[in-house]
Amino acid sequence: MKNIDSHSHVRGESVYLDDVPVVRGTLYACVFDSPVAHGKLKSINTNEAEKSAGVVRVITAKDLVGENQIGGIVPDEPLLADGEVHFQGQSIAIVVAETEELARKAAKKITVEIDELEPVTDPRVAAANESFIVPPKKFVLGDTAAAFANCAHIFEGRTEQNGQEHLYIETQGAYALPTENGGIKIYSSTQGPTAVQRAVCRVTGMPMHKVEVDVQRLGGGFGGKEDQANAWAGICAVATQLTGKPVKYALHRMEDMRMTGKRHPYSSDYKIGLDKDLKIVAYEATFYQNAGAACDLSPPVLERTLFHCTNSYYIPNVTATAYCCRTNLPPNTAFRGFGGPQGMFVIESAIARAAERLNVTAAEIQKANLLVDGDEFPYGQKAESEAVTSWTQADEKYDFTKLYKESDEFNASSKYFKKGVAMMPVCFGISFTKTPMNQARSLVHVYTDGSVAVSTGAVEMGQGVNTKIAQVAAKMFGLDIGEVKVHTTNTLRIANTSPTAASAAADLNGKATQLACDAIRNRLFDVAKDLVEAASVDDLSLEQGFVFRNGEKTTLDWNSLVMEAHLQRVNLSEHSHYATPGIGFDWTTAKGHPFAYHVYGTAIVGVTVDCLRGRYKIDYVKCCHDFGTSMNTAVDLGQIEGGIVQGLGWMTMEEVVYDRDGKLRSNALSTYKVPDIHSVPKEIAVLPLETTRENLAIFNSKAVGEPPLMYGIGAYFAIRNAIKSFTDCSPEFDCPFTPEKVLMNLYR
Ligand code: MTE
Ligand code: LUZ
Ligand code: MOS
Repeated sequence: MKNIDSHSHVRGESVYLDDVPVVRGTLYACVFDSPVAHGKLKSINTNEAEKSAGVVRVITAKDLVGENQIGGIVPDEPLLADGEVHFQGQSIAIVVAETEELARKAAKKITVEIDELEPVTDPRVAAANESFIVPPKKFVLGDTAAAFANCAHIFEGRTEQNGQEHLYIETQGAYALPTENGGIKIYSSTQGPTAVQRAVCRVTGMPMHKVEVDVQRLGGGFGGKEDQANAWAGICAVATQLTGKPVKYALHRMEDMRMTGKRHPYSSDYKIGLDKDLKIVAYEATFYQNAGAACDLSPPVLERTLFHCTNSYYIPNVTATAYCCRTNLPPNTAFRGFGGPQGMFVIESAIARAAERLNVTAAEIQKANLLVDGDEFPYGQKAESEAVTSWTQADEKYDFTKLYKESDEFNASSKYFKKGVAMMPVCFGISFTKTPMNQARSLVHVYTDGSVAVSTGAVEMGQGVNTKIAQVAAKMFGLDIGEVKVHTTNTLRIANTSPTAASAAADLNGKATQLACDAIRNRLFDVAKDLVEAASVDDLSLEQGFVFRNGEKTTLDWNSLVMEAHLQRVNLSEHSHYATPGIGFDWTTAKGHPFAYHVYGTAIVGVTVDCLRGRYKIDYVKCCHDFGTSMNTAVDLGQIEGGIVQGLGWMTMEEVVYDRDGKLRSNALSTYKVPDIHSVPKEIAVLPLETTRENLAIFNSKAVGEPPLMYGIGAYFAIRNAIKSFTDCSPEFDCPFTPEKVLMNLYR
């Protein structure tokens, strides 16, 4: 089963925002953004821009008809800066012109008077100033104070983690068109069509039923378009409202890199206590999240850091505290893993530190503490764990002892190249941690020619969700996947959608599709029962385009059945709703059962470091991964490979650099390095975990979008181990491990 989009992708025929045919009279927007990170905005001079060729209108905060606000969780984010600027790249004015070039040219003619204020870029400085966006969050299990008193070994330290640019191939953008009676239709490159609809309604003052949002597909989102597509749709909508014309804006790469938020950097403290058998008895962690200048999704990201702060380990006594720190950077946002990777890096650092002090491998500590069935997470849910099985099956397949030995032998005979190996277990919870978001809807039409159209709330962004949804409908109706067409994600067909995020889109929208198909199928069986003279509808099934009775093919084919049902005036359409059962979380106690299930896995990562130059190669990432039962191995393997490489990039070469003035220095692809074909691991091996357990995933095929990213974290520790075999040092836990940083550690 391949991806249904592969044919049109390869031929360049797939439609993205910039491929939507442009209507005559369309105008183009361009934003003038703040040149400084913090200051009082005293005046905006738009005179020259307004006189500039082709300019139709220049819009500032005072022109907005609706509310100047796009903050979803906390109302702290104006669409256009008013009175103050809080980060470099913050939108101040919109220029609307006849062409893109003229809009960009005019935007350069805007000037502002700003009284600069001291910018804060460090979350610890923000914390010292008590500049928090929301109150701190805390998870407590057992009693860490009492447990530390009885530990054989205690280690404390600090970790630094940098952000990550999403670098979706398609930049942010939107296209707004006026519709009759004051409505607006928006094409948006968004993971959250409903989020866009809400934001557009807020800034234009329009009711939701007058705003249609349509999404064909995204050239990648990776979390960057869960919330941050809203602004650009809002900008186009406001411009359409004020000019009465269609308005389009697709950001240039450097605008996108400068103006949008990224993965959250964190600074964290840890304290880990072990007994003499290497059991972790107590763990304390404090996380300082660099949220940027506005709330955006920072609180739920911060919460997921806490949810995953013990990764795949059972620790009976845990105190984890997390601070959401406001700084003068672009508001940071969702990014594959959603705070989980940041929590995991800290516990892995704590384990690595304990291992080097105790003169054991980190693997010995990791293995001794893996979750088993019934173990309690710090948030109260009990584990149905595959931590041990994934570790054991990976070991059987890849032979960890042999891989460690190969590396040691190589190092014994090599002076300037050193190998390093690290294990990376992963445990990731599936469900939005905000329970109400775990719902979805699907609209299924069977047409009289037997073809099937499906619409859901899921957005295709390269992850293959449309392929999976088509598979669900095809399987339910016993049809070839070619008989099913998955249509655009559209707020008129599917309302009140959750964003496509949390790796849960295939589960939520797939299950809704399954329910819709099931309802139609039951109605069809009632019709078929008489036609094939079956004793009961329970004897019927749909396979290979035919009705089967007691497992045997009848002469009644799908098309004839559909047409007969239509003639009998049977409804061939269904709109279904799915809500994940059995989940919930209570923040007043910080306990509950937030996740439908967890995805587990164990990876072993091997690297070679060039100890003269500080460069390195990732030799392999070999993992045993818990797919449940994959419904599409090609798509799922693609997700694993992509996730691993994206995780490796975050840990190694991708370095977001803001200077002390809060100005982004790594603002283009010449200064921000992402993994390319030369830097991907030479080998990525994936072993599906053998398990027969039932789960709440669609057709038992577990969510796969985010969890594999975290295997990449192993690369940091593998590089660190390689450095340690070259020189007697203990590198700080400060990612990414760029070649420069590696070199400095090699010769410190
Ligand atoms: N894969 C591709 N090709 N492009 C993307 O933008 N986003 C990731 C992941 N895989 C992404 C991707 C993220 S952040 C999430 S949450 C999931 O896909 C969302 O899709 P799913 O819920 O269908 O897994
Ligand atoms: N988005 C969100 C997410 O709003 N809530 C979540 O729990 C989540 N988890 C992962 C990725 N995106
Ligand atoms: Mo993914 S970070 O949930 O969009």
